Amino acid sequence: MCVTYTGREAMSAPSGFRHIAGALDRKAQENLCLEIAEVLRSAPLYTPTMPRSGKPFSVRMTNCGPLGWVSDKSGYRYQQAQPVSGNPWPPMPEQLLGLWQEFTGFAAPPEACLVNWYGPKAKLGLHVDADEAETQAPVLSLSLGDDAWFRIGGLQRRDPTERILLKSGDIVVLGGEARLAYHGIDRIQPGTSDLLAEHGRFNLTLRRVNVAN
Ligand code: MD6
Ligand code: FE
Repeated sequence: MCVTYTGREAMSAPSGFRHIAGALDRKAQENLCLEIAEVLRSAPLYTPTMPRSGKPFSVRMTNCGPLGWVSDKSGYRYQQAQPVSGNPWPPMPEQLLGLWQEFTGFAAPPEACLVNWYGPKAKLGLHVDADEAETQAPVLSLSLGDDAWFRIGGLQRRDPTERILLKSGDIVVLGGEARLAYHGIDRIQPGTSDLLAEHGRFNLTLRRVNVAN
């Protein structure tokens, strides 16, 4: 495992941004894929829509854990029910709880794991993860499948950004000052990984939502 800080990354990304390249070996990635396949059986991917405009996201989503992040015409929020079926989200795989402990050290467990699926043309605009009451907890994400260009900026949308290639098995942590930094996915590089049966990429984002007591 190695932390890929180039001088440039260390200089411009806010402190608390960590990119842990190769955090999961191939076997751990394969195990996690099986867990995700299980999650998808009870919570299939769906296409969320943007607040107000109702425009569809190019990324397809689902969640596991007690809470799920959803977006529709009325806004962004966390909820216990799946928007399509009304069923609760499936449980969070144990492996994810272990990674949360290992890489964030945050005492309370994550309550939501957002599962994003990117097809060849999908992207995710520059955004801040700001729908959580608990802002002391870092946000941890894990990539599986094709490479993706991740963009990280500062606390203002206009701040300079830089891009980093995320590979299958990489972890990103946004903590400290970087917790509320702008970030997004420019595009994926279809066909760069043979982990998933089809081309594409999963990103799992683990978040503590409610303030732990
Ligand atoms: C993605 N990631 O990698 C999108 N958010 O597909 C995120 O939006 C993200 O990687 C918070 C923390 C880490 C992340
Ligand atoms: Fe995010």
